Amino acid sequence: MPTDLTGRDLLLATAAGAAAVAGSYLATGWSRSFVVSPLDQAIVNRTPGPIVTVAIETLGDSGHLLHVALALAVAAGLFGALSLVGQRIAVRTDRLSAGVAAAGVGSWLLAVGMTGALSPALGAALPVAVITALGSGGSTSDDTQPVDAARRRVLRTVSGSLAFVVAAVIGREAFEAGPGPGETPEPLPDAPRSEGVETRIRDVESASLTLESDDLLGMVSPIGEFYNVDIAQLDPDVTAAEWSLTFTGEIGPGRTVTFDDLIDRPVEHRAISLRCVGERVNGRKLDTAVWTGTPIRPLLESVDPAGDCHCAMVRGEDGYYVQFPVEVLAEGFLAWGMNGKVLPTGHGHPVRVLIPGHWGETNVKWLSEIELLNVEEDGYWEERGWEGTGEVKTVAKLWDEGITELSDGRIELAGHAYAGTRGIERVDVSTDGGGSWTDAVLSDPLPDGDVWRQWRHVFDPDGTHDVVVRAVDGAGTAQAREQSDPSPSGASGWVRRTVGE
Ligand SMILES: Nc1nc2c(c(=O)[nH]1)N[C@H]1C(S)=C(S)[C@@H](COP(=O)(O)O)O[C@H]1N2
Ligand SMILES: [Mo]
Repeated sequence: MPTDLTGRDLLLATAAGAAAVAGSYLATGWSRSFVVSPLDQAIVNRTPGPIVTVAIETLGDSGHLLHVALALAVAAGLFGALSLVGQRIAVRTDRLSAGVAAAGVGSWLLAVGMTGALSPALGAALPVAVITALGSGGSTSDDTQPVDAARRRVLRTVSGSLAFVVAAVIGREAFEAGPGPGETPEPLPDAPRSEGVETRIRDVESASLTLESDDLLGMVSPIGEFYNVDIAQLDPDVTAAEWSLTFTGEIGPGRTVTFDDLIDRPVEHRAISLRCVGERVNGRKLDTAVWTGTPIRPLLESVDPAGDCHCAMVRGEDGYYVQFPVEVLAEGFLAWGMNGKVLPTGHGHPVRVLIPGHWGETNVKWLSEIELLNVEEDGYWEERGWEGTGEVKTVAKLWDEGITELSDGRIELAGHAYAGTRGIERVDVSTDGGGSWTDAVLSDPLPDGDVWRQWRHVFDPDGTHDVVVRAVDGAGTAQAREQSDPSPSGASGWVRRTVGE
């Protein structure tokens, strides 16, 4: 009786593991019942802060590929191990059915334990049972079986599993083809809840400078180009009907607000910029949209009329949490619309928080709970070493598409500048490495209190130029010259680019 693991056993186990993951994916898609989802969540939650920081700084959004790949491998490993146990039991007891049952039931229990979903767990368990059966069928009577026949059977089973993996993935993708909820922007609920939004968007857009550059963003970032930062790979899937916001903490009985309650409140359309503390100084995690929603202050006043609590822990449906002072939250906005459409899944459907002038991480998406407290606690990112709940730093950007050679040989430099609620008063441009400075032309200021401005400067090049840009905020304070990394409290320094020739 074989006691050592053979390459064949492992091959079969790997095939079973891969097929279990594929079968689960076929049954559930990228949802909470997919066996990879809880593992991914666990990996994200347990990854040490410095590693998350490095991944964000160096890999940006593709950093997600790392933890998803790891979660996939762990899931395949777990189910593969159960198949292996099944194979062993089949050999030891000389009963194939005992081994197959152990592998299948074990896998089902594991999948249920991980996801809490009973029938979708069959998606993972059935492939393990079938592959364990096909692959080890007959191996209980080793001596009567020619080795070649056993090898052929394993190879057939493994190639069959591979085919299943490919078919399951393609099948599920085909099934999901076509827009999921929130992927295609839907129009906002009817007037009065959407009244004036189109005019508002046109007004904000029309503040954009007329540029020679074809590609530079205007004052409003289109939904598809708006940056995205999520702690988890899977966006929560919450419908407006299911959604509610609960106020908890040191406020007595608490209070729950439904989506209908919320959109019955006074509606505003505000142009608001968001910037992530994790971006490089000339990075791309700065965007602006016209958001539709309602101010938070009256809700806070209704749950804590005496203003007893000073700290607000704000939580999202994805397990995200961040804490900052209640006075800061009170200035905030609860948005259910973005650029005239229903808030898309990736930006927090159905309701997100928008906090004027503070770093992106305070703008909780998929909002679920506001806990009012009197003790300071760290949020998700603060536990990982960031200090990103405060006010944004001042920045002027000069992206590639902001540098345009005009037909007369001159060069147009253009970009966006943002200083949160301090506003932008001026953008200085130097074409000689900071020796001399010229005022850039600015887009007209908007009435909105937390929005970027565009800047433009055209010059006649003479060889290569060391271009430097710096913004000056509404209080007259210039963007800090000293360079610092994004971590822990946001990148600083002036943006420098070599232009010309
Ligand atoms: N629930 C939840 N809210 C969240 C996050 C998240 O991962 N989960 N990321 C935060 C960060 S770090 C930023 S910069 C902004 C990004 O918002 P966006 O993806 O809509 O651009 O959302 C914030 N709100
Ligand atoms: Mo962020």
